[in-house]
Amino acid sequence: MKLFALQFAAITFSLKLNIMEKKIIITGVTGQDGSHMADFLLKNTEHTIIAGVRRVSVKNHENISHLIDHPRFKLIDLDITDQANTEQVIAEEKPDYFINFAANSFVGVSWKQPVSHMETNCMAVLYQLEAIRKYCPNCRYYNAGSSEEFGDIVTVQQDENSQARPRSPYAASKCSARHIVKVWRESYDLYAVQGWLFNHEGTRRGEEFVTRKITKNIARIFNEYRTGNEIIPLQLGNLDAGRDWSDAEDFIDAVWKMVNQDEPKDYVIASDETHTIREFVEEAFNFAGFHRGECRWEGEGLDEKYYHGEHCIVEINPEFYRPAEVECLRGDSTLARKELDWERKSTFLDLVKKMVDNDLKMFNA
Ligand code: F7E
Repeated sequence: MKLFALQFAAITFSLKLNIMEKKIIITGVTGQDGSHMADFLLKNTEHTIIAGVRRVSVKNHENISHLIDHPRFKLIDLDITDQANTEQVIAEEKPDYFINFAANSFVGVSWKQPVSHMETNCMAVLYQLEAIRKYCPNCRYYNAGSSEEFGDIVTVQQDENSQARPRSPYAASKCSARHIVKVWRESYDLYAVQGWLFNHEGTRRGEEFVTRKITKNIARIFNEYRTGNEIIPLQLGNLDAGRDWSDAEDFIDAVWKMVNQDEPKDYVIASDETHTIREFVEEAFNFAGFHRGECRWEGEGLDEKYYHGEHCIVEINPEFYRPAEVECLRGDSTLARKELDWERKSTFLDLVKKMVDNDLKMFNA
C-alpha cells in the first residue's frame, strides 16, 4: 500500500512537472532582447529554451556565452527567412511558446536593404505563424513590434490605437508584420500578439544604435584625454530627434506577461517620456566627468559642435542623417501598466549612467 502511494505521488509529481515545464523557442537570442529573455526565463521558470540561431561564419555569441552550458538552454540552427527550415523546426519541436525577437533592426540601413528588411521582419512572421497553425496551434506567439510604426506621429503620445504612419522601409516591414499577427490571430484563433516596444537600450546594445554609439565613443574619448592622445570627436547625425528610451531589461517581463494573459492582446511598452539625442549626449558626457558647466554647443546645423574646453568632442556628419526621420516619439503605456501590472524600474538617467559606467569600465579594463 505504501509502495503504491509512493508510486502515485511520483506520477503526480512528474505530471505536474510536465505541465509546468514548457518548450520555448526564442529567435534573435544572440541580440539584446533575446539574450535578456533567455536569462529571465532560465532564472524565473523551469522551461527549456530552444534558441534558434542563424549559421554565420564568425560566431556572435557574446551575449549568450554564459548560457551555452546551461542544461535547459539548447542552440539550434534556424534561418527565419527560410520557410522550409522554419517549418521543419516548428514541426519537430512543437513549442509551447515562440518568441520572435529576430529582426533586421537598423532603421538607417533599411533604405539600402529594403528587401532583406521585409523578408526578415515580415515574411518570417508569416512563415512562423503558418507553421504554428499547422503543427502546434496552441503555441503562444509573440512578435516584436516597434514604435517606429507610429512614425509620422499625429498625437503627442502613442498608444495601442494610434495610426500606423511608417517613415522607413524598416517601419513599413514592422507594420506589415503587425497586420499578419492580427489576421492570423483572428482567422485561426491563435494566441498571437505583438508588443510595440519603444526604444530600449542597455549594455548589450549594438553600436549601430545611437545610445551605445555615444557611450562607447565617450569611453574612447575619455581614454584619449587620459593618455594625452589626440581627441577624435564623436560623429552624429540628427541631434534633435526625440525618443522614448527605457532599459531593455525592464521590458522583458512585460513581454512574458503579454504571452501569458487569458486573451491575446497587443500592448505599448514605453517610459512615456521623450528625450532628445542632444540630451542623451549631454547627460552621458556629464556622467563620464565632462561636466555640463564645462561643455558648450557652438555653431548651427551641420556645423554644430560640442566642446569641452578647447576640445571638440562631438561633430555632425550628414552621413548619419536619414532620408526621412521620425522626429519625436512618446509612448502611452497606461494599458500595459493597468492590465499587465507592469512597471519599469529604471529612469532615463539610470539607463544613461549604467551604459556610460559599463563602457568606461570595459574600455579601461
Ligand atoms: O536612432 C538619431 C536617428 O538607430 C535613434 C531600433 O531598435 O528603436 C530603434 O530605432 C535616433 C534617430 O534607433 C545617429 O536619426 C543621430 O532619430 O538608435 P537609433 P531607432 O531608429 O529609433 C526602435 C524602437 C526599433 O524598433 C529599432 O529596431 O538617433 N541619430 N545620430 C543616430 N542614429 C544612429 N543609429 N546613429 C547616429 O550616428
